Amino acid sequence: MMKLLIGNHNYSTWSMRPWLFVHYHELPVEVICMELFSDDLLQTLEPHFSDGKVPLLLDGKFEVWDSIAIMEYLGERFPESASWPTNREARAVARAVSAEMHSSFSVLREEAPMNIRKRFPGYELSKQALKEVSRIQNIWRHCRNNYGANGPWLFGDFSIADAMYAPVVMRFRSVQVDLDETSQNYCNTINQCESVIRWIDQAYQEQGVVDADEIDWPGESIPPRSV
Ligand SMILES: N[C@@H](CCC(=O)N[C@@H](CS)C(=O)NCC(=O)O)C(=O)O
Repeated sequence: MMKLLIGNHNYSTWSMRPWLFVHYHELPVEVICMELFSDDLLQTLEPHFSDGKVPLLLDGKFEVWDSIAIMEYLGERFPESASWPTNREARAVARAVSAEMHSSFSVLREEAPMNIRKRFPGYELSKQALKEVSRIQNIWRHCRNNYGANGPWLFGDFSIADAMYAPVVMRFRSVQVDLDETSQNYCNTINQCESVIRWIDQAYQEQGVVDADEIDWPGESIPPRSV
């Protein structure tokens, strides 16, 4: 069976993406979760090519080490699990917004790391981060309004693009932002997705605290299942 190595559910955004894809499509992949930056994780990753990073997919001796590449590979290995929209134009846009997630929004990522168990009342994002939040909402509106008629996801059916943006919705659990109606509805779709709920539950079963992903602001625990 293939193996997917991931980091903490509470913090590891890049792990969450391919894990969601695996869980949503009920793929036969064994998940191995290890604490980010721990010696165990570093030792486990040592013989592999991922440069000490998770997620990492092992298919026998073959390795794939990047979240989008892992999801595309799984989509090809299990063709019944649609990875991209079938319409050519929608697919191009889905790839563009997924690549944009991969390469952008660095200020938001820095100021509001994913921290599923905690929220930070009164914490204000900088102007630059809010500009990125605004761009994310533009993207969500663009996808939902132009390509989302067949279902609640960005391109109607669940695709890699939704897995890419799910951790952003987790950041908005912790840090309050004003969202337009379409974006709020999309966040509700993510928050109500059974696979996302399962990921969140697993974050609550962990104890580990990763200092690098904690922000310097008084936080409070979010009670489990209370989004
Ligand atoms: N571009 C990679 C990013 C992977 C990544 O940065 N993973 C983080 C965890 S979310 C990590 O392993 N960090 C450990 C480190 O940088 O030492 C992907 O999309 O999978």
